[in-house]
Amino acid sequence: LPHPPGRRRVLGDVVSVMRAPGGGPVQKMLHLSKGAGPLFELRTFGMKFVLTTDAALTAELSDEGRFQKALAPGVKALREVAGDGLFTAYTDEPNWALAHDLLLPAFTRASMRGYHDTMNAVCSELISAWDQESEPVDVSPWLTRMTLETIGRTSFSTDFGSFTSDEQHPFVTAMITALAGGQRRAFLSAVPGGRLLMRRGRKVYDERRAYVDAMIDDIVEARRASGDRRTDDLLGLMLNSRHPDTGAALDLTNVRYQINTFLVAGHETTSGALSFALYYMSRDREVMRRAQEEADAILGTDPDAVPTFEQVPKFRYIRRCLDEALRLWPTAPGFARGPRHGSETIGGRWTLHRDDWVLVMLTAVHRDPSVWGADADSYDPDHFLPANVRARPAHSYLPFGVGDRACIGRQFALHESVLALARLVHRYDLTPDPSYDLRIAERLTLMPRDFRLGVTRRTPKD
Ligand code: MNH
Repeated sequence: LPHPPGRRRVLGDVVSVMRAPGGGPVQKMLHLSKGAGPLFELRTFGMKFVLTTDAALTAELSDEGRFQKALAPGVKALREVAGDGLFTAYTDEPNWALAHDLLLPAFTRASMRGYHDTMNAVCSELISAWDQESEPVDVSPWLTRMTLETIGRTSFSTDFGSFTSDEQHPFVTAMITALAGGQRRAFLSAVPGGRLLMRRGRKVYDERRAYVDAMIDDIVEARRASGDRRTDDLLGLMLNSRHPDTGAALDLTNVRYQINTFLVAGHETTSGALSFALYYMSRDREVMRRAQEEADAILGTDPDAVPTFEQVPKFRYIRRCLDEALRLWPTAPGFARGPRHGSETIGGRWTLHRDDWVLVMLTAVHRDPSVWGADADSYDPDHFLPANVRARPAHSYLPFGVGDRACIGRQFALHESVLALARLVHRYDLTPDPSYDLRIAERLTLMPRDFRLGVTRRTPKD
């Protein structure tokens, strides 16, 4: 396979990856991949990563008949905490299909209707907090509070108290340390001398892990003790539903894995997506004017108006602003695909064998000039005008993944995000700091760092 230009000796590509500009591996690889495509490999410490930046190869890998989700090393490492939960399960593990079938009812349109008032209530708490702020707000941590509360309250009857405390709930940091710890150890175990370093991180990791486990047990216990056998939210489905064909239920170990999975998957990516959307919208006067015009047209002149369930899909322009933000910075920046049956040849020339996989680098695929043209790198919500969407090849835009293993929470994320964006632009003029250059933190997902906005109440117009 081709390889990006540059030296590579004992450490393989670690040095060139580390030296590349950007705040983390995803941004560094995006930089290195320029001109390296359509398929290339990076090697470090005996590990081989095969990546693609190419929309045509991505479309081919999206063919569910020939390919399926593979667990790249970073995802495999999460299994220590998330086990055979939905995100980290192999598709042929029995708990994947079982959990998928049992939990799907939590993501129907009827279920979204059930969550709508809670989503509005949580957003109102964010707004009450921003109303009191005279200084610019640090956007991402605030939105993370909102999205964590939303998933906690709608799906687990759990209030994290995010708006009543100055600190972020310790669950967030603990969970992220636990997840990142698993990833770090998977990496270190492959590196010379890594085991020594591993032992050092172990204590903090174990403490955080114990805290997270206890918190999860409390969530389960609280529901059990209440005697409430409802099946109209995620936790209820996990505990009380049986498969219609087999009568099978999830075991308690798997329930813990699912709660870990949903609490994290259900808030980090959405918060990042909202932050990137506000970043781009606030810097483009015309985009913001159109978004506010749409919000005013639908919500009217009462600054306290909240959207009804039926109104949310009507914010078409605001939805395009979100789609376009997820194009430039897909907050789940990639996923892996491998052959479903035996060997498969892609691009007419590269053969993938049984256990091979390709990492689809969405950050690059979403900017492939053969699809997005010369302005691939610029933010323009009109990229998502219906006629433009229809004119593009299938599978050129995949922020929620593809196939059976695509994001189960997509509608949840979209409903929550559009609702929140509409209310925020309806209520506030959002003023960026002109000297701020986008900086992106990479934890498990992508998130703007130190991105602040001035928030000034406005008077909505007729
Ligand atoms: Mn989500 C899978 C992106 C919001 C729960 N999610 C995926 C995948 C992508 C993704 C990409 C597929 C990964 C892969 O192929 O390896 N998810 C997002 C983005 C947002 C998002 C960009 C917000 C924006 N996700 C959410 C929300 C929830 C959620 C909200 C829950 C409420 N996601 C999941 C779960 C999976 C998943 C669970 C695994 C599904 C499966 O494999 O069956």
